[in-house]
This record gives sequence, structure tokens and C-alpha cells, in this order.
Amino acid sequence: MEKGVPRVGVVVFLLNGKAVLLGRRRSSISDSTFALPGGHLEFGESFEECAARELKEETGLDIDKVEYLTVTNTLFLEEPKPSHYVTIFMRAFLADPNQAPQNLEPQKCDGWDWYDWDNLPKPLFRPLEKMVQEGYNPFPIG
Ligand code: 8DG
Ligand code: MG
Ligand code: MG
Repeated sequence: MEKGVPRVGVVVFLLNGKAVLLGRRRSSISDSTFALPGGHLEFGESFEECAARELKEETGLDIDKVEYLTVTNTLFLEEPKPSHYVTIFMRAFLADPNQAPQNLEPQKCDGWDWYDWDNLPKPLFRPLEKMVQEGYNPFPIG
């Protein structure tokens, strides 16, 4: 196997009531699975800055109350080009509750939609699937 270096992903649980924003991926990594918005950390960025930038680029949405939740360490060995990601999971809310998501990178995503946490679509992107199976919940307590 050709070895690259681990890369850093920053992804966002954008919460809206009981729902979370997901989009079906168009990508060499895990094509057609439902994933959170997000992307690669750029040089000099904070996790919060990266989360806000990726959300804006991918969905047009402005986010608020961005905070760190957890991290995963995932090898994608079954992909055509094996990769290794350390992924930072953030939580955020809509800055403007009336703003609707737009599909600004249609080459990378089929479209964004809100899905109830109790009724998530299938198949989920593997790191997310694993978290759900382990009982992870991104919603604030209380
Ligand atoms: P960029 O060029 O905009 O920086 O990157 P991108 O095209 O938006 O990257 P991405 O694949 O959306 O996200 C970067 C990596 O983060 C992805 O290849 C693997 C990792 N990742 C996870 N879980 C999730 C997830 O739920 N959603 C997204 N988008 N990426 C995730 O480990
Ligand atoms: Mg991106
Ligand atoms: Mg992305």
C-alpha cells in the first residue's frame, strides 16, 4: 500500500430542533453515503474557523455557537486511494433559523437536508455510522 500522511478533517453536527444536516456524498471516499458537512483543516485555521468556512462553502449557511465535541481516527483502506483521517467533530446551530441549505458543491454532494436524529438515512458514512452504533448523541443535554 502506498502510504500518505494522516489528514485532518473538520465536520459539523449542525443541529436544528431534533434534526441534523446531512448530504449524500459524491466522492472517491465512500461515494453515496450520507455524511456531515465539513472538509479539510487549512494551514493556520482554528477548528471553529474551519467549520464555519466549510459550512459556508458547501451549504451557504452561517453557523453559530460552534463548539468541539469529539474526535475520530479512521483508516479508509477499502477505498481506491487508501487514506487516514483524524476527524474533529464540532457542533453548531444556525445563525439565522430561517436560512435554508443550498447545494453549492453539486460535484461533491447530491444535496443537503435535515434528518431527524431518530430516523437517520442509510447508508451513513462509516465514521458516523460507527458513532451512531455506539450510542453517540450530539445534542446538548437538557
Ligand atoms: P475540502 O477540499 O473542501 O477541504 O474537502 P472536502 O472535499 O469538503 O472533504 P470531505 O471529504 O468532505 O471531508 C474531509 C474528510 O473528513 C473526509 O474525506 C473524511 C473525513 N470525514 C469523517 N467523517 C466525515 C463526515 O461525516 N463528513 C465529511 N464531510 N467528512 C468526514 O471522518
Ligand atoms: Mg469542503
Ligand atoms: Mg466536504
